Amino acid sequence: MDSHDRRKFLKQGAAVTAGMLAAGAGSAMAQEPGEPRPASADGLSLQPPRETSPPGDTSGELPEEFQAFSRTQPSYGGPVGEETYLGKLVPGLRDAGAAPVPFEAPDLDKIPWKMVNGRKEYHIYCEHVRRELLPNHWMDFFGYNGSMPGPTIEAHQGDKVRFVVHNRLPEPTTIHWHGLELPNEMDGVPFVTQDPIMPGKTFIYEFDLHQAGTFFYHAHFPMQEAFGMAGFFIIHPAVAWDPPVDRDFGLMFQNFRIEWAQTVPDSMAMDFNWHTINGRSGPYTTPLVCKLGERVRIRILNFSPQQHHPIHFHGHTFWITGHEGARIPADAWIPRNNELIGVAQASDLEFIAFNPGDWVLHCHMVHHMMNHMVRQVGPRIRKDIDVGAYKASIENRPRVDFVHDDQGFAVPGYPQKMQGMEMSHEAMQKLNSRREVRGMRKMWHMGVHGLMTVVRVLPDDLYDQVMNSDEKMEPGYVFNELVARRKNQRQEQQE
Ligand SMILES: [Cu+2]
Repeated sequence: MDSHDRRKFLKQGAAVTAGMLAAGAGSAMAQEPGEPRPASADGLSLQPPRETSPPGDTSGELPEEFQAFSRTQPSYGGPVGEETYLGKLVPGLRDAGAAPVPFEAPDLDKIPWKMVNGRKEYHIYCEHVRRELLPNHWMDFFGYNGSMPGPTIEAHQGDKVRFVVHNRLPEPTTIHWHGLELPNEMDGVPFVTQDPIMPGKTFIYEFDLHQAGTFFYHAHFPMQEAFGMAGFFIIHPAVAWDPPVDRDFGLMFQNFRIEWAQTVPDSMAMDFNWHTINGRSGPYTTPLVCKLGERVRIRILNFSPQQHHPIHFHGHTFWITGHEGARIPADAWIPRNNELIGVAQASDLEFIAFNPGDWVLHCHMVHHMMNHMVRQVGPRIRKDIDVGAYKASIENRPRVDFVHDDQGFAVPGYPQKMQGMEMSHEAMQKLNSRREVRGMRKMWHMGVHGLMTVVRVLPDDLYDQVMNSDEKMEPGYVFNELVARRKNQRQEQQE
């Protein structure tokens, strides 16, 4: 069977499958994420899926028409406008017609659901939450189900949903379903569309999901939003968008002002010193790990109170394939390496992970690449006095001396410092005992602060060693191995 025939065959196969799925659409929808889904009633999402690899082929080789682009090393593809240009429509490793891959937001759970009277029923608890932003730095927030930000709601286009919202806060609240086209009385705006849910009370939201995309839910009391009351609401299409991705990650960016001796955010502040991705600050945000050659989607949501984030990704060019409103038609996708995401906006990035290594993904605002910053107070302009000693005796704190003998201190107040970033042995254990950071360079955490995280692109064997094996791995093993392999490759090419 030549390539053209194979493609046709696969398209026909997909159409048959879609028909079968549509026939089952009336039955109870109790599938787990990742299982085949029935079509939505209007059938809108059933475009014929693109061919990826022949069924059962795990070689990772691209179909002929995509071979202008390499999945395993930097390449341009092209020319401009072609499907292969910068890997734009190059498929990943999953089969055609696949169900959407489950969404994964590192460091965040998903809200479980069960079918009750024909609806997916989720229980949401609005409550005080303590969150460890960095190892041993516990802060107080408002959140959902023990988490700040809240755990993810994952659903599918066509689902009928019910949210039972329990208010365990000391004050009234509501939940707004951001971006959803739903009945007015379900919109969650206090006084305008419903009475506030009083402390100790429960409210039930019910509606049907006809959309698909990256949405979110949040309290509709501004101060509660500033305290962290928000979460992802991911609605998958019935059949994976074309071309299907192998990974579907989510990162929520937030800013808080927390004074140095406080654990509660100042919701009035306009100047922020704690920066979190999925409720943790770099380097505690867990890296995204994927396999070389996969097609990867990262959905980035900016839920900061005031500030926009220019999100930069190293070593790859990505395509903007969706915003918080909906999926963007492929003709309008834009290639970028830095995407500015405004407050309450989301961007979906897609790329082929063709470049092996540990690549940072971060907000490019310098204040957001630091954390827990302090100004001209405290010990950072005082030689030999650490933060602990300063805090221990506020009354006897040393006099501010704006001029030091050292050359580095010649400028008053310079350098500023990330307060409390000295990591204890225990904190280092928490950082480095995570599977996802195995084999990274020994001091990697010194280069990842605030709104920074790492995307690890690993060849199959290294991926297995990092993610699936418990054998001991020295710091730097993966990085060194990749450098050595590139060197060998270059030598082989020269010979
Ligand atoms: Cu930023």
